[in-house]
Amino acid sequence: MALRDILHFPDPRLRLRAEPVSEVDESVRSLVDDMFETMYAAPGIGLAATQINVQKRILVADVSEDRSAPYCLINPEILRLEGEEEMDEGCLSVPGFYETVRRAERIRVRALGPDGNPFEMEADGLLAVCIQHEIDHLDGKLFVDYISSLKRNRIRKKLEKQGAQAAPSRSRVAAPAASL
Ligand code: K1U
Ligand code: ZN
Repeated sequence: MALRDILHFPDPRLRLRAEPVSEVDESVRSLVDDMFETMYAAPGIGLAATQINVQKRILVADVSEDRSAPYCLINPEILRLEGEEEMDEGCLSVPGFYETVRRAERIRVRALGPDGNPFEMEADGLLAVCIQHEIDHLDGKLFVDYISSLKRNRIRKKLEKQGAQAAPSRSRVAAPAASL
């Protein structure tokens, strides 16, 4: 298993639409293991493959307090959306920001499991919100797309600034060891 790097908004790779998985083989199961490890370490309650720069339609989620209810959905399709609710959402690709988003309260989803077998499930509350948030990632959509462009641009500028500060400057990398 391996921890993967998570892309941060406004990285354009977060806007790519993921492709369906044609065969659930060992390489897909290994990717799913990496996704669970990365999600639990972050820590997060969900992760979409798009967030680790893999354009495959795979998501993982675990909204339980004791991290005992893992879900892996490959090629997820929403069959039914019911009701509406507003919830504060965060995103591992938009670290440090939380905004209220309105989504369906209950959903029915069809997907393949990591064994390659199809299944259907119903979800409500936080799990339903999380699955909708992750499917949005697979379609290149972020929770900041549901808020005003003014707020989104403020978040973008702050994260761009943090990203620029985190990256090593050219002069520091190029400096000879004696001058460090
Ligand atoms: O997709 C992601 O970026 C993960 C995201 C999922 C999500 C959170 C809230 C509402 C909808 C979807 C996160 O996990 S953000 C971190 C978070 O919410 C959390 C982390 C640790 C414990 C509890 C919550
Ligand atoms: Zn997210």
